[in-house]
Amino acid sequence: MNFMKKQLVFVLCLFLTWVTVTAQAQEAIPLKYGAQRIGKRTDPAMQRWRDNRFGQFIHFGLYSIPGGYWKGKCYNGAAEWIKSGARIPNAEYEKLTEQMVLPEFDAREWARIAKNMGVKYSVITTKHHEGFCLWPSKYTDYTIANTPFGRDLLKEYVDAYTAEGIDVYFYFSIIDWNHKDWRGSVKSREDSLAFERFKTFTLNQVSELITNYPEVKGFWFDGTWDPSMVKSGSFTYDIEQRMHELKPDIICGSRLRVDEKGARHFDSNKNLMGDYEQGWERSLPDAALPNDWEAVMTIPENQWGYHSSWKGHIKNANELIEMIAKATSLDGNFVLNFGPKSDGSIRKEEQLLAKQIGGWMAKNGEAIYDCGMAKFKEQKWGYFTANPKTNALYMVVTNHPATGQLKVNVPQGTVIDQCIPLGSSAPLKLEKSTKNEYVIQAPKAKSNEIYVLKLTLKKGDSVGNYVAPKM
Ligand code: JFZ
Repeated sequence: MNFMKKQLVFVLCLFLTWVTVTAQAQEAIPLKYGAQRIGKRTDPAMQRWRDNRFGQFIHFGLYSIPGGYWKGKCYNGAAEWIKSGARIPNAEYEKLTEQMVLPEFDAREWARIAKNMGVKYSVITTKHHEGFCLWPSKYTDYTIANTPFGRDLLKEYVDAYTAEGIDVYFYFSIIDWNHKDWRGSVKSREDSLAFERFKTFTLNQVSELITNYPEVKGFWFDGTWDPSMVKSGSFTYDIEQRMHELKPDIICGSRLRVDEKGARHFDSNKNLMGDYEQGWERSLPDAALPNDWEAVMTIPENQWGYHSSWKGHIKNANELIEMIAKATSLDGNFVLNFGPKSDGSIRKEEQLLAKQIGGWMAKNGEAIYDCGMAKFKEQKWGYFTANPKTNALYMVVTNHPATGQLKVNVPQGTVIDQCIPLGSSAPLKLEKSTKNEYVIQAPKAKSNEIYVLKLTLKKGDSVGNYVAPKM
């Protein structure tokens, strides 16, 4: 009897599991403000975003002036958060506008540094949480127009980067600590009325940016995690719609969107809202993802805006290059942040890194741009990338073997015809050891060098999983 009972309970459990699993699989939650598209975008604008692979981030605003210090005290939190960290009242913080003189600012110099680093796109903070606008917005006085500098910094940036052939993207914080109508949470009728006005203000500013800077390729939204946003229902959906009305092929990451049930990035049915997953902040995934994605990275541990004393671990060029390669090998984009100084120049440490990375990209960029995941598994020496257009396969070697031999496992039947280090014309010696393994005599690399080998497969063999969506 006892045994029978146990069996009955077991069968019942099984049945219940089956019921819940099938119910979950079948019933999508009806959503008005969920994902507007399922699956990857297949248009040329989005393919360009993918092919770019490597981008720059620029955090610049009033926070760049104190550079992490307030009244002589060092704040180790992110420098762009100093208003919050040091609890600076609005009236006092606003005075920073008087110090926005920017004697060394030259957008063309920023663009040259970016170009020489090898980035294909750049994202700039048009407005961070502090609310200060780098363009002369007609919807607020809190802008670059009302500083001693006075010029339209954003326009100079857009023009200079566009002239260098670098695509421009706008970071835009929904959180606006300076705007009287912004609310982190809506607790009263007054709050609710204010927040409605704030929504209109935000829509106006986003429209203004798209209209006045038609070169902009997309938006990088931030600051949608507050309760007011999570409960706002249609707000972020409305922004998305408005952007598409003004510029149908605009690109926007998932950090903007919140559905009516409060789900962020992915809606309540687990579908990505937006064009790519924008949740990779100072981290990279370890495996391929079903959607497009982008990682944003700081040079120090967690400083985006200028901080005059970087603490802790500062990344070196090879660490960053390895991340660029890893992102490419997993079909993702990598964006490296810069925090220009209060005089408008770019700090020496960042310039040096830009130069080092740029030197590497000039020689090896062929393994990054237009590339993505190869159909070969990751191996101890580093990362495979593949260019589906040219059918070339690349080995980005980040761990040079002490043996001087690179062992390459390939799927059965794959034939490697040739292996040449990028920047050289001499093929390396190739040995086929067993049916699925090749042994390559590695080039004599310095121990601190990341190098790339280009493999040519027997005609007809395909290199990639990375198949660009059909146009
Ligand atoms: C935000 C900002 O608060 C920060 O100042 C910086 O601009 C950064 C790029 O974006 O910070 C975030 C946003 C999202 C996460 C973490 C920090 N997140 O999703 O884990």
